[in-house]
Amino acid sequence: MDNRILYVRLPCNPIFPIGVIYLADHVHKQFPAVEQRLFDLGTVPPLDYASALDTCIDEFKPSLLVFSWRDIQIYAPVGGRGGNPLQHTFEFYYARNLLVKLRGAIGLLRVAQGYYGELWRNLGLIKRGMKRARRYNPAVRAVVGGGAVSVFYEQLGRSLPKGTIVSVGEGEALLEKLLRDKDFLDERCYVVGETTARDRMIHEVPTPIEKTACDYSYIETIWSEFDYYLQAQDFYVGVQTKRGCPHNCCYCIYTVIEGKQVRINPAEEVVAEMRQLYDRGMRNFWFTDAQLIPARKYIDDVAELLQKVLDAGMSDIHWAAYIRADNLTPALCDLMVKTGMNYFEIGITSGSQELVRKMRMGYNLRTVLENCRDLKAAGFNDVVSVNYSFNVIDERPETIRQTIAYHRELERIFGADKVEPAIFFIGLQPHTHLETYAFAQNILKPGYDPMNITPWTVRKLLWNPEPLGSLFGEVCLQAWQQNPNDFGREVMAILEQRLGRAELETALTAPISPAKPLALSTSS
Ligand code: B12
Ligand code: SF4
Repeated sequence: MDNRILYVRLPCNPIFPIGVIYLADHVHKQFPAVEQRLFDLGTVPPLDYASALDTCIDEFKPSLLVFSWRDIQIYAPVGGRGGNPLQHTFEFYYARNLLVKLRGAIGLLRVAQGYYGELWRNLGLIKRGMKRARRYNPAVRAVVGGGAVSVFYEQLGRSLPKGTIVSVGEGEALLEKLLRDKDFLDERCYVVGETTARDRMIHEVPTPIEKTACDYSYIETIWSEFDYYLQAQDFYVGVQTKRGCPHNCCYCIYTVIEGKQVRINPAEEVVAEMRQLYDRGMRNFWFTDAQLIPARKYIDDVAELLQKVLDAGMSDIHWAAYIRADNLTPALCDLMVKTGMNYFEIGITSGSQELVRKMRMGYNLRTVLENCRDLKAAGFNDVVSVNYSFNVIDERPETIRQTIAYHRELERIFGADKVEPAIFFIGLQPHTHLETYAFAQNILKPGYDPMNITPWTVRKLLWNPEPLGSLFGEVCLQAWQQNPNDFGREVMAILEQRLGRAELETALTAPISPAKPLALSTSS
C-alpha cells in the first residue's frame, strides 16, 4: 500500500510547529511521491480536538501517524496553563497565613488537574487517532516524538498503545528508515510492548543529516493552517540554524537531546528558508537553536549567517534567540543589531562566578559583561531576559549578594527597564547532572517518576532545597503579594533589601579551591 503520512502536532500553545514541518520537508525531499498532510492541534479550539482529528483522518486515511508532542512540564519554571504552579507550590509550603496555604493547596489541585488532564487528553488523542485510522488501514502505525517525548520517553511508553514507536530527538533518520522498510531500531527509539529503551539511549549520538532550506511552497500544499501563523503579526516563526550544544550545564537536557556535536546548517540554506517566509509576510523569527552561538568557534558562522541576512535585503525583520553572551565580538554585536535582534535570553542562572562554575556552565561572567557593553555600544536598545535560578548548588547569602551586584551592573549597561530578571526554579529533568547529584545527595531515589506532580515530588523537582528554600519561598510570596506584575524585579529588590549587595568584583572572581564543579558520584 502507498504510504500516506499524517503529522499531528498535539495540542500546545500556538508556537510555530517547526519540528513537524522539518520532518515533512525532509520526507518530501527523500520520497517526493509520498502523500503527506500536516495537522496542527495548536490552532484548534480545545472542545474540537477529537472531532477535528476524526475529520482529518477520515479525509486523509493515513497509513502512518506521526504524533509530535512539544511540552509536558508545565510547572517548570514559571506561569503555566493551569495557573502559576510555582506560586501555588510556594504558597502551600511556605505561607504562614493558613488561608494563603489553603489557596496554595487549591491552586495546586487545579494545576494537577490541568496537568494530568492534558497528559491523558494527549494520550487519548493518540489512541483515538490510531483506532480511527485502522478503519481505513488496518496496518496503520504510530510514531510519537517531539520535545516532551525526548525528555520523558521512558515514562510515556507505559501509557501508549502496543506497537507505538517512541522516538527521542530528531526524527528525520527514523522516518526515512521506516519508509524504506529498513531496520530502524538502531535509531534512538523503541517499540512499546516489543522492545525497551536501551540504557542511556538519550545519550546516543543523533544520526547527522544535511539540512537544506525548508521548501515552504511544498509545506503550504499539505498544511491548511499555515495562514494562521502568517496572519498574526506578533508570531516569532521558528528557524533552526544549527543543532547541538557542546556545554555541560548541570541542569540542562538540550545538550543530550541534540547531542554535544554542533552541526551547522549552511548559512545560504537558512537564509533561503527565511526568505520564503519573508516573502509570505513574516517579519519575526526565532532561531530555535539550543544556543545560537554555542562557543567562540561558532562566532564566524553566526556572523556569516547575519551578513547573508543583510545581503538578502531582509532589513525590516526582528529576531530573537537564546544567546550565550560570552561568545560575542564587537563586529558580531554590530551585525546582531543591524539585522534586527530585538530580544534575547541569557541563561547565566547565577551572578556568582563561583556558582556558575559549580554548575559546570562554562561561562565567564566578566566576559559576559564586556560583551553586553559591546552590544549596547552597537546600539542594542531592546529587552534582554536574564534567567536566574537561585539556590541551585551551594547558594549562600554571599552568593545571592553577588548575583544582585551582577544584575545591577547589567541594568547599568542596558537600562533597568530593559533587563528582565526571569526568576526560574530549575525543574529537575531526567538524564541531567543535577539528577545524578540529587541521587547522590539522597534527595531523589533512582526509579522516581519525573512525571509525577504530587506536591511532595514537585517540591523536590522544583529545585529549592533547605536551608535557603524557605527564605526563597517567603521572598517569592512577598513579591507576588507586592508586585505580581513585575515579579522578577520585585524579588531582586526584596533580596537586596534583606541581604544587601556585594562588590561587583567579588561576583566575578571564583576562588579556585572551594569552587570545585559539582561533584558527582557517577560518571557522565
Ligand atoms: C526554542 C525553544 C523554545 C522557544 C520557542 C520559540 C519559537 N517561536 O519557536 C521559546 C523560548 C518560546 C520556548 C518556550 C517554552 N518551552 Co521551549 N524549547 C525550545 C528548544 C530550545 C528548541 C525547540 C525547537 O524548536 N527545536 C527545533 C525543532 C526543529 O525541533 P523539534 O521541534 O524538537 O522537532 C524535532 C524533534 O523533536 C523531532 N520530532 C518532533 N516531533 C516528532 C514526532 C515524531 C514522531 C518523531 C519521530 C520525531 C519528532 O524531529 C524534529 C526535527 O528534527 C527546546 C529544547 C531543545 N533543544 O529541543 C525547548 C523545549 C521544547 N521547551 C520546553 C518547554 C517546557 C517550554 C515552555 C513550556 C517552558 C515554560 N514553562 O514556559 C515554554 C512555552 C512553550 C509553549 N508551548 O507555550 C521543553 C519541552 C519538554 C518538557 N520539559 O515538557 C523543551 C524540550 C526544553 C526542555 N528541555 O525541557 N521554547
Ligand atoms: S549552554 Fe544552554 S543549551 Fe548548552 S548545555 Fe548549557 S544550558 Fe544547555
